[in-house]
Amino acid sequence: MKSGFILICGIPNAGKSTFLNMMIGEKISGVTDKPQTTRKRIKGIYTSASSEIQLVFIDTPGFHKSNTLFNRLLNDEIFETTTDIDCFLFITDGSTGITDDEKELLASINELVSKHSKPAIAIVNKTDLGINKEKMDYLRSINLFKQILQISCLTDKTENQKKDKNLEISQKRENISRIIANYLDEQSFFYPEDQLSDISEKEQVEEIIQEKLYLYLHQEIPYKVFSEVLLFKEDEDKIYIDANICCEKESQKPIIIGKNAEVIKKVRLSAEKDLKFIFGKKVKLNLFVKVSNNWTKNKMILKDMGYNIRK
Ligand SMILES: Nc1nc2c(ncn2[C@@H]2O[C@H](COP(=O)(O)OP(=O)(O)OP(=O)(O)O)[C@@H](O)[C@H]2O)c(=O)[nH]1
Ligand SMILES: [Mg+2]
Repeated sequence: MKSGFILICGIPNAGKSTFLNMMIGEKISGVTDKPQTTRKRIKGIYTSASSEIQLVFIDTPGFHKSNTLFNRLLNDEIFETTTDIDCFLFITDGSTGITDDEKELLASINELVSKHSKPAIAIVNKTDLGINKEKMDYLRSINLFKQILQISCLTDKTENQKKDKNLEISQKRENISRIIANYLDEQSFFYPEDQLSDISEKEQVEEIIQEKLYLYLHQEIPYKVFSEVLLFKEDEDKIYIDANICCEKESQKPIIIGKNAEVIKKVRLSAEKDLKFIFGKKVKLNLFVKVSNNWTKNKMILKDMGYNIRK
């Protein structure tokens, strides 16, 4: 039996969460085309059908240089504890050139790899959009990676292709997991074989609402909001959820609600649809928009959200 903890890291928008969801086969981590969609470390667990391999993937926020308190906390989330990590998985958009942020992140990974004597693997993603030669050359030149894989995480499929595509994806998962497992030690599994993630139902709901806020709100607004579940109640055929959407200022409320409440309605309907799929039951979601003054700078609120605020 091979198993281990795999830290997924990369700059915003590289496709880290898309990769995690593809490996797990479920939507565990929010995915959008806006940078910094992921705000917290999320674990997704892959167990091979043959019960030989279990990989515990840890999705992290995208790394980028910025000195605001909230951004520093997001960067801290990436390397919160590295002693338990068995393998570093660097994900990058293979179709674009290398950036300074990526070089800085690679230098940090390099340090940790040497410090803990752990392997690092690179996933060059979005090959469907092309491959940037300069980036490939750079990744090879730094001698950090045991292996550099080129993949596309897209799992979109038309109804006709669905069956074949599913087969293709499970094959892809198996290949990737075998490659990673080559660099892991023999050890027994950490989680039951049927467990897919370690986040609570409440956190799962918050993640989906957050994703919809990124999808339907524009410019800076999604970065100024967070969601918190107040109530999660279940009966035989339905789940009832109340959640707050907290923003920083009174003036942001009408933007989140939208003209004729159109925006908030889109967020609600789209979240209800995903949650129905995830929980296998109809979901009735009530959303309330609330002002939480300057939460991105408020240490108490950030602490309540689970961020580790140092003095
Ligand atoms: N064309 C293409 N798009 C992809 C692929 N993988 C991911 N994407 C898209 O890239 C965008 C970013 O994906 P995410 O998974 O949210 O990226 P991330 O690295 O988790 O981003 P942050 O959480 O913001 O750091 C989304 O619009 C995805 O649909 C791929 O293989 N090909
Ligand atoms: Mg993400």
